[in-house]
Amino acid sequence: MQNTLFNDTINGIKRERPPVWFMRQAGRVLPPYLKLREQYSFRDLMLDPILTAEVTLQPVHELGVDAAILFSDILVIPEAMGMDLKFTDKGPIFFNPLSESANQISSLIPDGSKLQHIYDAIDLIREDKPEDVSLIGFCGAPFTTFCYMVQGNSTNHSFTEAIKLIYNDRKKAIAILELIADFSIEYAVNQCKHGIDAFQLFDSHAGLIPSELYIDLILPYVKKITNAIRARKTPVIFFPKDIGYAMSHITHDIADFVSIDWQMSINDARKIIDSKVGLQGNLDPRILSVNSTESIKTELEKFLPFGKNEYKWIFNTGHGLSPDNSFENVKYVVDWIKNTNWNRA
Ligand code: 1CP
Repeated sequence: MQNTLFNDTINGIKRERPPVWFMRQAGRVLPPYLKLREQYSFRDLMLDPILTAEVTLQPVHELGVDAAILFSDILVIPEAMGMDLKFTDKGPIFFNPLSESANQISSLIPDGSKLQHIYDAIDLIREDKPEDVSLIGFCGAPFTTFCYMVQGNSTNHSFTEAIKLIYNDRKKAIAILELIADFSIEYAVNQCKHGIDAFQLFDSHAGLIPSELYIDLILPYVKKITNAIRARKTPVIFFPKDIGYAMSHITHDIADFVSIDWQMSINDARKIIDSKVGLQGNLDPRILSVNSTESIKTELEKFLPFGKNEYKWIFNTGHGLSPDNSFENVKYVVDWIKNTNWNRA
């Protein structure tokens, strides 16, 4: 692993400033991405390793971020198990959601060969990326992936059918979670073998269930995946969004870093999370839609005392960028993080 700013930080080595990247940094605000999308569908971009590599590296060239995240989606895992997926204007849709029939688990057959184009993309990205930039691989955590597989769409962000299945038929829910976890391990370990620098596990919907249920039922699957990745000497960032005080249960045996959502103050997060675990986050991404950079600067300055003393910290937003964020505002943040004197002794 090279001594990039990102790699050093994630390995606990003190550097002059925090590294900066953003969740969903590629496919939302970049002018060259939006231009490519006039010609290609999202699926085209994901399936062609050359296009995937190009889109993955666009934020590096356009924004100057310290890390690139592989351009793909968490739903490639259910799709590679045989689920029929379409990305529409209203978000992703599965035409055969698992809530509809009791018998469908047996139809889920993980086929690793369907993910080969992603490993090919990683090889290309590694050839093309600047040396001082790190590459982050990712997949969805079992619970969030389960939500989409059972619900079938994201028009209802409460994922009621998915949560009901956990309460109504625990055995079936466990069988699905296990299948996702085992296939995710194969996928994540292959990403490690192809040379990613770090791995982020996205549990974007973690906050939908009571925290005790999350800790008892879900966290063991998370741990199984993160352990397999860390056994390959690849550091792991875990993003359990909206779990509030349950963040205190994300100890160093689970992840190297946790990504903090915008609901929780980074200082409170530091108080309740194991000091061995580094933090990532957590600017509210909606501030990147404002008209003047003055208010962004005010929010950024609030991170100065934290960043002066906290070396195990990666700057990011508290959730992904969205299409209504402006490119100029996002670029402003990157430049501000890079040009600020963090006064680290
Ligand atoms: O910069 C990047 O865009 C990185 C690549 C990336 C990542 C890391 C994409 C591309 N998706 C993801 C992860 C992802 N996908 C998550 C976890 C992170 C998060 O919470 O944002 C989730 C929940 C998804 C599921 C998904 N795929 C959604 C959200 C639906 C919902 O519940 O609201 C959407 C809209 C997609 C499609 C998608 N994935 C990525 C892009 C660029 C798009 C939009 C495609 C298009 O242009 O139509």
